[in-house]
Amino acid sequence: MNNESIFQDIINKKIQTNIVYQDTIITAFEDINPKAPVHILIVPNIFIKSSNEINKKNKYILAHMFYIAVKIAKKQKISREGYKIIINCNKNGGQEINYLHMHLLGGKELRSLY
Ligand code: IU
Repeated sequence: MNNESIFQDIINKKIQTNIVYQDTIITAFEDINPKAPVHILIVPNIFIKSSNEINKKNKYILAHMFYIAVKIAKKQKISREGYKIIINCNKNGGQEINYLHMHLLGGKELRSLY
Protein backbone atom coordinates (compact mmCIF):
# COMPACT_ATOMS: atom_id res chain seq x y z
CA MET A 1 0.00 0.00 0.00
CA ASN A 2 1.31 3.49 -0.90
CA ASN A 3 0.35 5.41 2.20
CA GLU A 4 3.68 6.85 3.31
CA SER A 5 2.73 10.33 2.04
CA ILE A 6 0.31 10.74 4.97
CA PHE A 7 3.20 10.98 7.43
CA GLN A 8 5.14 13.20 5.00
CA ASP A 9 2.17 15.59 4.95
CA ILE A 10 2.02 15.56 8.77
CA ILE A 11 5.76 16.37 9.01
CA ASN A 12 5.36 19.19 6.47
CA LYS A 13 2.25 20.42 8.31
CA LYS A 14 0.03 19.97 5.27
CA ILE A 15 -2.32 17.90 7.43
CA GLN A 16 -3.60 19.30 10.72
CA THR A 17 -2.17 17.10 13.51
CA ASN A 18 -1.18 17.69 17.09
CA ILE A 19 2.62 17.75 16.81
CA VAL A 20 4.09 17.40 20.31
CA TYR A 21 7.74 17.65 19.29
CA GLN A 22 9.72 18.46 16.15
CA ASP A 23 13.38 19.05 15.37
CA THR A 24 15.56 18.72 12.27
CA ILE A 25 15.69 14.91 12.55
CA ILE A 26 12.29 13.71 13.81
CA THR A 27 8.65 14.64 14.35
CA ALA A 28 6.37 13.34 17.12
CA PHE A 29 2.59 13.66 16.95
CA GLU A 30 -0.58 12.27 18.53
CA ASP A 31 -1.94 9.12 16.91
CA ILE A 32 -5.27 9.76 15.18
CA ASN A 33 -6.74 6.56 16.66
CA PRO A 34 -5.18 6.31 20.13
CA LYS A 35 -4.93 2.86 21.72
CA ALA A 36 -4.02 4.33 25.13
CA PRO A 37 -4.48 7.66 26.99
CA VAL A 38 -1.06 8.63 25.62
CA HIS A 39 -0.34 7.40 22.10
CA ILE A 40 2.37 9.31 20.26
CA LEU A 41 4.01 8.41 16.96
CA ILE A 42 7.65 9.35 16.42
CA VAL A 43 8.86 9.44 12.82
CA PRO A 44 12.06 10.42 11.01
CA ASN A 45 11.79 13.57 8.90
CA ILE A 46 13.49 11.77 6.02
CA PHE A 47 11.62 8.87 4.47
CA ILE A 48 12.60 5.42 5.78
CA LYS A 49 10.12 2.73 4.76
CA SER A 50 10.53 0.31 7.67
CA SER A 51 13.02 -0.94 10.23
CA ASN A 52 14.42 -3.15 7.43
CA GLU A 53 15.91 0.01 5.92
CA ILE A 54 17.96 0.94 9.00
CA ASN A 55 21.63 0.97 8.08
CA LYS A 56 25.03 2.24 9.24
CA LYS A 57 24.36 5.70 7.85
CA ASN A 58 20.88 6.32 9.29
CA LYS A 59 20.98 4.34 12.57
CA TYR A 60 21.59 7.54 14.57
CA ILE A 61 18.00 8.53 13.71
CA LEU A 62 16.62 5.54 15.57
CA ALA A 63 18.67 6.34 18.66
CA HIS A 64 17.31 9.89 18.52
CA MET A 65 13.72 8.62 18.12
CA PHE A 66 14.19 6.47 21.23
CA TYR A 67 15.81 9.31 23.19
CA ILE A 68 12.98 11.71 22.38
CA ALA A 69 10.29 9.06 23.04
CA VAL A 70 11.59 8.73 26.61
CA LYS A 71 11.75 12.52 26.99
CA ILE A 72 8.12 12.78 25.84
CA ALA A 73 7.12 9.97 28.25
CA LYS A 74 8.63 11.95 31.11
CA LYS A 75 6.98 15.18 29.97
CA GLN A 76 3.58 13.47 29.65
CA LYS A 77 4.11 11.96 33.12
CA ILE A 78 3.77 8.32 32.09
CA SER A 79 7.36 7.30 32.77
CA ARG A 80 6.89 6.39 36.45
CA GLU A 81 3.99 4.00 35.83
CA GLY A 82 5.59 2.80 32.61
CA TYR A 83 4.96 2.72 28.91
CA LYS A 84 5.42 0.67 25.78
CA ILE A 85 7.53 1.51 22.73
CA ILE A 86 6.64 -0.45 19.60
CA ILE A 87 7.88 -0.54 16.01
CA ASN A 88 5.83 -2.68 13.63
CA CYS A 89 7.52 -4.05 10.51
CA ASN A 90 5.73 -5.18 7.36
CA LYS A 91 2.69 -7.49 7.15
CA ASN A 92 3.39 -9.95 9.95
CA GLY A 93 4.52 -7.15 12.25
CA GLY A 94 1.25 -5.28 11.66
CA GLN A 95 2.77 -2.26 9.89
CA GLU A 96 -0.04 -0.41 8.13
CA ILE A 97 1.76 2.80 7.20
CA ASN A 98 4.86 2.21 5.09
CA TYR A 99 6.90 4.90 6.81
CA LEU A 100 9.06 3.92 9.78
CA HIS A 101 7.38 5.01 13.01
CA MET A 102 7.71 4.33 16.71
CA HIS A 103 4.59 4.06 18.90
CA LEU A 104 4.85 5.46 22.43
CA LEU A 105 1.92 4.18 24.49
CA GLY A 106 1.08 4.76 28.13
CA GLY A 107 -1.32 6.11 30.71
CA LYS A 108 -2.90 2.72 31.39
CA GLU A 109 -1.77 -0.85 31.94
CA LEU A 110 -0.94 -2.40 28.60
CA ARG A 111 -0.77 -6.15 28.19
CA SER A 112 2.33 -7.78 26.83
CA LEU A 113 2.23 -10.05 23.79
CA TYR A 114 4.73 -12.44 25.35
P1 IU B 1 1.12 0.82 12.22
O1 IU B 1 2.29 0.49 13.10
O2 IU B 1 1.56 1.08 10.79
O3 IU B 1 0.04 -0.21 12.31
O4 IU B 1 0.52 2.14 12.82
C1 IU B 1 -0.02 3.16 12.04
C2 IU B 1 -0.60 4.17 12.99
O5 IU B 1 -0.80 5.38 12.30
C3 IU B 1 -1.95 3.75 13.59
O6 IU B 1 -1.88 3.73 15.00
C4 IU B 1 -2.88 4.85 13.09
O7 IU B 1 -3.88 5.19 14.02
C5 IU B 1 -1.91 6.00 12.85
N1 IU B 1 -2.35 7.04 11.92
C6 IU B 1 -2.31 8.38 12.31
O8 IU B 1 -1.92 8.70 13.41
N2 IU B 1 -2.71 9.34 11.42
C7 IU B 1 -3.16 9.03 10.17
O9 IU B 1 -3.52 9.93 9.41
C8 IU B 1 -3.20 7.63 9.83
C9 IU B 1 -2.80 6.68 10.70
I1 IU B 1 -3.98 7.04 7.97
